[in-house]
Amino acid sequence: MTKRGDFVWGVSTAAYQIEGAAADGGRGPSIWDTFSHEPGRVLHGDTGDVATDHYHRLEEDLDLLAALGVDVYRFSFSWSRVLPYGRGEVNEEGLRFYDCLIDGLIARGIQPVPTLYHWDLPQALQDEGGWAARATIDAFLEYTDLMARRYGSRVTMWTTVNEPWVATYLGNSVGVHAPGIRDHAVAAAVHHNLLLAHSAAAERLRRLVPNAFVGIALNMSFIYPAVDTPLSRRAAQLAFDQLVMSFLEPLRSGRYPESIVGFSERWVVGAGIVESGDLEQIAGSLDFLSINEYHPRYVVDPEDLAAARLAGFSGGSPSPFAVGLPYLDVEPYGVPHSAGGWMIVPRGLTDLLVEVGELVPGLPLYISENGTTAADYPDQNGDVIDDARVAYLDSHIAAALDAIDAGVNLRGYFLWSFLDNFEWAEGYSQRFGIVYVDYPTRQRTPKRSFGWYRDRIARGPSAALLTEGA
Ligand code: IFM
Repeated sequence: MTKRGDFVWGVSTAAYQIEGAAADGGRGPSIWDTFSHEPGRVLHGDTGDVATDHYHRLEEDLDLLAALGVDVYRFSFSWSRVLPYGRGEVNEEGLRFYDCLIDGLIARGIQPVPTLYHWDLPQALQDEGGWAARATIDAFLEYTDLMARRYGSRVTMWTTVNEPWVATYLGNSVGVHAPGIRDHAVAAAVHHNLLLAHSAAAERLRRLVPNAFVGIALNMSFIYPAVDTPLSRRAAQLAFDQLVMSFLEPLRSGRYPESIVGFSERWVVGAGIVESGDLEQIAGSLDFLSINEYHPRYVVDPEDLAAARLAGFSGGSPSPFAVGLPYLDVEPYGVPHSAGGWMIVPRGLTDLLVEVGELVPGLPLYISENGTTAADYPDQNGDVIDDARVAYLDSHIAAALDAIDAGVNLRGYFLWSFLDNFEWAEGYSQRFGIVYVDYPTRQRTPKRSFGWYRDRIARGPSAALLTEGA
């Protein structure tokens, strides 16, 4: 069992959401540059062209991280900043930016925890078929190799891919994220190829990086059956299989869940996609598992919808993500919501961690993202009093620590997010940061939650565990 003292505290960000400098320093375009510039794709036509301008404000942001007192900082590399065309020509200026970031963190006593892929595929690779093409895996390996050789002596803990479910289905099936494709067959290939890319990169990192500690970050929710019937329990399992096990099962056992493969031809990750040897390569490729959690879900079988309504649940229209699977998402009446409309149910985090802990016994787990939007604005004194965020963080950190008490091997908590940032299709309308960013000036103002988190970190002992398990 993990002692509370063996726990690292951090914050998370991602390159396209904060860096800006989209056309500076030799960076090439990614699919998010293309997508965000297409009319109607992103709320208010927002783009990541400037974002928080982190690229030009690195020292200021490093000093803020130091003032926060985090042990670890999770960020992502922009692939097209270092390889503008995805492969081939290397952009030394881009590599130098990440040298400054990594060295600046280490100089301040903060461990860098990079993610290789947080959704910003170089556009040049999308033009050749994107993640649906296996050749993109070779390009990812070339990129991984470059980063491992450059930073491997300074970076131990690596995340390969962030939220492959979102990249696959929001990007290629529902089309509300880049590259904006709506094709289930493409999504099935992307699903499998992202797992293959993860496992190939993990193998390469272990070869090149001393004490490499490699994982993937999956977005997850605990899924409750809204009513306790066999049909709705099955619906909850199907929804969990679709969201979590369709990635976690191959990673832990080298199989796709039976419930998903072949349930609907639109969800087949099988014929024509999986090649001999793939699943063996994917299995067992994790040193740790990172979990991005914001809220749980409640589902019912369509047959149970009337019973769920009587039991105090609202909603129940088919989710665009269900594609053929028989479940409906509902919500308990009266459940609190964030400013962005997500349910606030801290117990969902404990239940999820316990469930995942049982699925991958002994594997170190990290919460790589957890946080909330709030209606943040500076008051007449210029202060941002985000008490709703403080309450969310307090209850969710307590819920995470409850899971440790229940025996879960949880090693760390990364808050999403350090800075307000570009929230993908929602543009700048959703603020997740504990540092307020005034977008016209890019001026930073730590919110009340920043001071609260700094004190919370200072209160608990924390030790760097990052090389353990390697
Ligand atoms: O902003 C995103 C992040 O990029 C991935 N996980 C969820 C966050 C909030 O939606």
